[in-house]
Amino acid sequence: HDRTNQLPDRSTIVHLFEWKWRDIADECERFLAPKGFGGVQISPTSENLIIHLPDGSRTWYERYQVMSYKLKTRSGDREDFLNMTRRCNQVGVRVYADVVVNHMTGDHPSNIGTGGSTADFKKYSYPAVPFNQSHFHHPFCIINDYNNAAEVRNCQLLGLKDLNQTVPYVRQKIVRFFNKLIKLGVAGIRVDAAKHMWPTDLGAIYSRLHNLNTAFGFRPNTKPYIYQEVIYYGNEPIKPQEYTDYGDVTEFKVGSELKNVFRGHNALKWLVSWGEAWALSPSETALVFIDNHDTQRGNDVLTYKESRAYKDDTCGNGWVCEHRWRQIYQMVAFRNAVRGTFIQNWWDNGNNQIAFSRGKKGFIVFNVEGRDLDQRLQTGLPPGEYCDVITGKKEGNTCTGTKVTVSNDGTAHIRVPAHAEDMHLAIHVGKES
Ligand code: LM2
Ligand code: CA
Repeated sequence: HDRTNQLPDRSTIVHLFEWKWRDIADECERFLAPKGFGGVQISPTSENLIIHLPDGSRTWYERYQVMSYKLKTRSGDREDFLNMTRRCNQVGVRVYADVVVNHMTGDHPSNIGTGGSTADFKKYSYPAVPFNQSHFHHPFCIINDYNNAAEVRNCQLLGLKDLNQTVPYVRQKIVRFFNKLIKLGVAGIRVDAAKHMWPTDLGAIYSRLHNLNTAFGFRPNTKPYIYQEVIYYGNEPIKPQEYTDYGDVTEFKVGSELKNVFRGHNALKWLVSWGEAWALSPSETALVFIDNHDTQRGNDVLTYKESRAYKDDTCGNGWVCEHRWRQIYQMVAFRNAVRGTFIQNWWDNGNNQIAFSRGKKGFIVFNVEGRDLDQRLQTGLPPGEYCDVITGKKEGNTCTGTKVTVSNDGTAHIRVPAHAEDMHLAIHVGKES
């Protein structure tokens, strides 16, 4: 059983950024569970400061300015939250809560929270918790120098009032908040801004967490899955390894390195050594992702904005739902199908065409060469007719995508044209055509 607390045959968590709890519950039932998603990461659950922009609109980032640990936000209230965890767990989709406990709010002209709480920012007073000035790093400083570990942990991030997690009372409030989420059915926690807190303080907090609530289908004595947001690109004194005794750590270098590869700044063939040889964290302690709500606002990673082609099955109303793209959700199923296997049958053309199998379960090819790929390749798969999950899908008995015939010796004739709608092709057992 793996440490993320997903069902044994599932392995992918989707971040449904800013979604309402009721909508997430619906999505668990109608899409995530049927497609094999293992979990969903949700936006912060705790009451936040209401921030209006000059044009009167609200902004997503108000959710990172905490007013109290009441479960009342634009995503819903406690009842909606419980409805979500009950319905998602019921269909085997786990819920991971983003928690903001490094800081409370910044200074702001208005002081009303989404749950009606108020605060006196000048006095560092948040009566709804309650917190007062003695619970913060005060007098305050602002983080400027990321080469100074103490400054990164004890000063304010973006002017957000910095809680002092070494104070027993503060620890206790955070422990109670986490345990409330556990009681209400979460499977794990994303620790926002973990880099800005002392690892030993976090360790002390995690050690007091309850086991997962068996009423939601978790096995007895199961610990919550903890993944800590530590942004690290290899050149700062604060290292992910300081945190891995206590939980997993986000691996930001994955998105940045893959961007180099797929934008043509590094040949695909080098991916043969992908992993620790690239100075990435070991799989055992890494939470891996391509982009997140922060990095996708910059240009250092690949995002939906440069998807190769128009994608179907998406959402309306300005919402981009990458998890509903055929090329994404069918790779979630691919990942489930190849679980427990290793990379085998590596092939490359010496440059930007590569292929490999995952044991005897799945096979994938990428062509970003600008020239057609037309090759007989060893797929590692049992003989049969397979349906490519990238160019199409299996609908009833028909395959709407490219069909691939694997012969008795495991080889197949593979074609990925230079300027095809998709740069890749993937087949796996369970999706024979
Ligand atoms: C995170 N991880 O460590 C979140 O993933 C990230 O989205 C959060 O920043 C950040 N840490 C704090 O939790 C976002 C957003 C910031 C925004 C903060 C607070 O990226 O731009 O800062 O939330 O809402 C905003 C203003 C900033 C201002 C600050 C305080 O953009 O200019 O700083 O509020 O008022 C004076
Ligand atoms: Ca801090």
